[in-house]
Amino acid sequence: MSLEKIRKYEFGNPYDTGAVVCDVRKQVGIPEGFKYDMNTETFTYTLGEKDMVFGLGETVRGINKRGWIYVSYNADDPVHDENKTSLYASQNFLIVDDGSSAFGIFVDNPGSVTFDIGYTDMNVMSIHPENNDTSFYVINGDSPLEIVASFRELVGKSYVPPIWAFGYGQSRWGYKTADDIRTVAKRYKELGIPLDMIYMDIDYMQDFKDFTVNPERFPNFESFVREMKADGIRLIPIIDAGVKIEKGYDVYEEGIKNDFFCKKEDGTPLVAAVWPGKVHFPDFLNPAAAKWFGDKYKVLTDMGIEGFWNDMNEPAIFYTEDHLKEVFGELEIIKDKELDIWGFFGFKGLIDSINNNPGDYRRFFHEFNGVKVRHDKVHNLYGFYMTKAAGEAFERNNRDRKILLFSRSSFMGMHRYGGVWTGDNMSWWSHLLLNIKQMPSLNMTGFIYSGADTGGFGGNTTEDLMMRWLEFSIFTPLFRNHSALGTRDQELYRFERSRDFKNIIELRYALIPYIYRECTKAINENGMYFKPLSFVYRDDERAGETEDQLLVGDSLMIAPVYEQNKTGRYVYLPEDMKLVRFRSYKDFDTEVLTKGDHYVKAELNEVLVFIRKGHKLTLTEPANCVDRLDMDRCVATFEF
Ligand code: MIG
Repeated sequence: MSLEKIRKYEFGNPYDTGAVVCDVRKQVGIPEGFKYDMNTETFTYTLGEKDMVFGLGETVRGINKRGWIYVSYNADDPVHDENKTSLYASQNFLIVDDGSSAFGIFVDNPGSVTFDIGYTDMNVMSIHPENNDTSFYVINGDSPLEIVASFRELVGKSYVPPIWAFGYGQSRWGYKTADDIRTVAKRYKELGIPLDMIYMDIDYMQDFKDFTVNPERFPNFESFVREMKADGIRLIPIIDAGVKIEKGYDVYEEGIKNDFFCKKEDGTPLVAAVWPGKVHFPDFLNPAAAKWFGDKYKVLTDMGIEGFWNDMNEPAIFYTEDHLKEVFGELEIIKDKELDIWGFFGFKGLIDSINNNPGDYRRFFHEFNGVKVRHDKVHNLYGFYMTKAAGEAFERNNRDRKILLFSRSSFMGMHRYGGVWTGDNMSWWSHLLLNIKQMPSLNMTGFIYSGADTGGFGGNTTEDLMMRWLEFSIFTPLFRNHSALGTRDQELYRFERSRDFKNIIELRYALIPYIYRECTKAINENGMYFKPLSFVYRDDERAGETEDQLLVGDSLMIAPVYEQNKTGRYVYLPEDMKLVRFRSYKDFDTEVLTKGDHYVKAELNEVLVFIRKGHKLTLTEPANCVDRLDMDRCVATFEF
């Protein structure tokens, strides 16, 4: 059993977060290899010159996390630039690897944890939980992949999505009516571009109320769901964390009646504002409240819905009633004063502090494992427990079919209930590269069903960015084109080169048997679908430094083009491989390349796939949706 290689250390009174599913015997003392400073409550580890540090799931920067500071504290922040320390997720698992020996650590603490990985001192990794009630695991093993397998045994088997969820999905914040959605389906059909899912963003709801459908804009919703499905398309609605405060709205009324909302110190429910206006937050950490909220998804599954995305569950807060009052109070004081320049910036800072204010996370409480816990101490569990509530409800209520489920916010443990998308990226070339780098880190931590908003969410995409991004995203298990309200339209039929887009999406469908098989393997064997090169080519220093190429399953390496105005790129081959340059699933050329560096041409419409030695790739005939694919058919075989 690989659990034998795991040691557990406890500090203070750790919460049972639900991340871990196995019992590991406790050790006394300090985690091996670490020093612990009682005064600063910080663990430190001296990094060797060759040490690379992998992990932390969804974060900014490289696959090798060395050289930056990361704070696990789930944040609703739509600007994922290099300067950020927190995104929507906290996966506190790391591997330190010098190429020949490695070990892993998992910090099971649901509050803020700071990982300074050679930021303050290039040779020191320090870990500081804000509240040091921590279970600290050290995982030994002969290689990163072995350590990953042990860690994943510790945290339990990853979520298995339905097979159709490997199809292509179109989304956009702004589809308002059934006809808007019909148009998307129709335009895709006209061009013969496969499509499995159309996502429904917040506008399908009545006044942004969870588990409602606006009856004017979506008359006969149930038959609309059926109509779409007859065309091979499933509708995937969004669910937000906040419940609108509105007399007569059943979810609100039931939540109040049963005391299911998060409360303040004084016992009254917290009043925050998000899209619905004023909301209460369900206390997903309270099992009774979680069961109640989870069962609500049935309103939609009863109408034929088979998939959901959970949003705003960090939770994102536009403002709280209390903080807003404080701000107005302070404005009252400075209103008639002559502001000096620092006073002016103080005033501006006050306004900027209104949304996602950290102080607001200290204003409300959960009923967690039978005790009252202030939110900030268990902050990172909120999105996890929302998604767990839904996942457990599907196991109770939807036994006849698998439900697609993924979330924006996450923590270790959530990988058992759903996947993740990486939130509000931008239509930037640098975010295509970030997407490439995030995938293996997410896979390490068991988030196999994951992907980014292809084409970019914020800002305006361009046709070539969309094309290049698709050429990478056809390999990501979650494959969705999504964009923000007010940005340039980016459905594939909005562009000129629709033939090329069709070819790329068809190639995805031809690859689905391979992708599905390799993802299933990663899930069942506690492995990784996307791997950094260095996890396989262990003693190859160049492989360790190559972060813009990935291994996909056991047989393939990819090297996406992620820069504008390029018709090729340099590729590093850690061994001889066979290159397949796809223009479509049936139009390609192949070439054997030797270990080492190569400049490889890739025109805008060409996808580069490298077959590893001793491996094979077979393609099936694409279809307009996954249900119509013949998974056993083989229209092309590539072998090396
Ligand atoms: O405040 O529902 O990340 O995918 O389109 C923005 C609207 C709320 C954030 C999600 C995004 C979604 C958007 N939501």
